[in-house]
Amino acid sequence: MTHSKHVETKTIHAGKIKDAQFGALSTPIYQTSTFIFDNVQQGAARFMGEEEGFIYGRLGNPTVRELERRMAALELTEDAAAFGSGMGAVSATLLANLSQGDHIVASAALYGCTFALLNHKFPQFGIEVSFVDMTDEEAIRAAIKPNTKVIYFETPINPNLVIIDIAKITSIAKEHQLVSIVDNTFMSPALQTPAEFGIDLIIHSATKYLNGHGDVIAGITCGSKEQIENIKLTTLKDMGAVMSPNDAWLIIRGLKTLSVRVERHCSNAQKVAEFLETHPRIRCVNYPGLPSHQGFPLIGKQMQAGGGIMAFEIEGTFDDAVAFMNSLEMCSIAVSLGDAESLIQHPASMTHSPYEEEERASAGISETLVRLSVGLENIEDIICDLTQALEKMDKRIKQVS
Ligand code: 3LM
Repeated sequence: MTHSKHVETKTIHAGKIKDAQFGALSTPIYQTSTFIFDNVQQGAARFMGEEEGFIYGRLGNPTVRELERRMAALELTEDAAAFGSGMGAVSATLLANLSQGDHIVASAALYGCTFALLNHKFPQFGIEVSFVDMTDEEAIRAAIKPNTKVIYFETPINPNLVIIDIAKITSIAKEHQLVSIVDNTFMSPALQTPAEFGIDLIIHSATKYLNGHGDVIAGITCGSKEQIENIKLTTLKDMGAVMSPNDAWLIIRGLKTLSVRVERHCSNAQKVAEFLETHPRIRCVNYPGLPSHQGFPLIGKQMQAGGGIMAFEIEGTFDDAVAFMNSLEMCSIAVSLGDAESLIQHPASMTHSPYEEEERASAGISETLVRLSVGLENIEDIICDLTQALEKMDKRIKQVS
C-alpha cells in the first residue's frame, strides 16, 4: 500500500518516516537548531558525507526531511528540497544552475517577484534573460542562444492562467541540453505531475495549495537526486532560505487533505467560471476548465482539471473593477491563493506591480483583470457574493454614464 499510485493515498502515506521511538501517528516536530554528535569523529564523518545523520538545522532537519520525501513521492521525482518561501525555492533553484555569462529563456508572464528577480536582479550578476511567449514554439527556439542554460515557466501562468504544453517545452529543452524548470504552484501534484513529461525541476510555493490554510510561507523544489543534492550543497546551504520544522509540520498536515481540498476547489471554480462567463459585466474569463480556454485541450492529458484559480476582465474601467472588488462581502481582498477562503486581488496593482506598464500589456495583464482564488465555501455563497458585488458595480456604471 505504501507504493500506491493513487494521489489520494500518497498524500497521506507516501514518504512518511515511521516514528521508531514512540510510534507517534503525527510526525514529531524536531524543534532544534543543532544535533549532538557522539564524538568528534562522528561529527567529522557527517561533515564529510561519510555517515548519514543530521548536523545543523540549516543543513537538514528530520521534520523537514519527511516533508521533502513526501513531496518527492507526490511529484514523482527522486528527491526534494524545502525552502523558507516559494521565492527562496525559485532563487536557489535558478542560481544553483546558473553562472555569470549564462542566459535563461523565460516566460513573458510569470509571478511578479519571479519576474522581478529575472528582469531586475539577475542582469546585475551578468545573467541574461529573454522573455518569450511560451505558447509560441518558434519564439522559444529563436530565443535560444549558445549560452542558454535554463528554460523557465509556470503553467498555468500567474495571473493570466495561460497553459503551457509541458511536453513541448521539455522536448525543446532536451534538444538544446537546457535545464527545464516549471513552477507547479497553481496545479499542485494533485492535478499535474510535470516529471511525467520530462521536466528536470519542479518548484512550488508551498504557501499555497500544499499547505492550504493560509498560515505558512514556504517553498519546495523537486527533481533528481543529483539536482537536489547540488541545490542543497550550494544555494540552499550557503544562501540559507531554509524551512522551519514547524512550517514543515503544518505543510505535512495540509498535504493529507490536498486531494479532497483540490477536488472542491476545482468543482467550485468550474461553477464560478461558468457563472462569470455568461455575465454581461464580465468581458472574458480565463479558466482552463472552460471549453473556450486556450488550455482546455490539455485537460485530461497534462492536467486533471482546471484548478481553483481564474482571472477575469471586468466589462468597464479600472475604477469599476475596484468598485466590484470593494463591494465583496465574503471573498477577501488579499494576495496569495489556494486557501480555504476565497481570495480576490488585482494583479496590475498588487502581485504583478513589479511589471512596467508595457511589460504588463505584453504579459496580458490589463487594468481590469481580476484574479480569484476560489475557496472551499459553499458554491451558492460564493456566487451570491459575486452577484451582489457585480450588481453594485452595474448600478455605479449606470449612475456615472
Ligand atoms: C500571489 N504568489 O498572490 P512565496 N510562484 C508562484 C506564486 O504565485 C508565488 C511564488 C512563486 C503570490 C503571493 S504576492 C506578494 C503573494 C506561481 C507567490 C512565491 O515566496 O511563498 O510567496 O511564493 O500570486
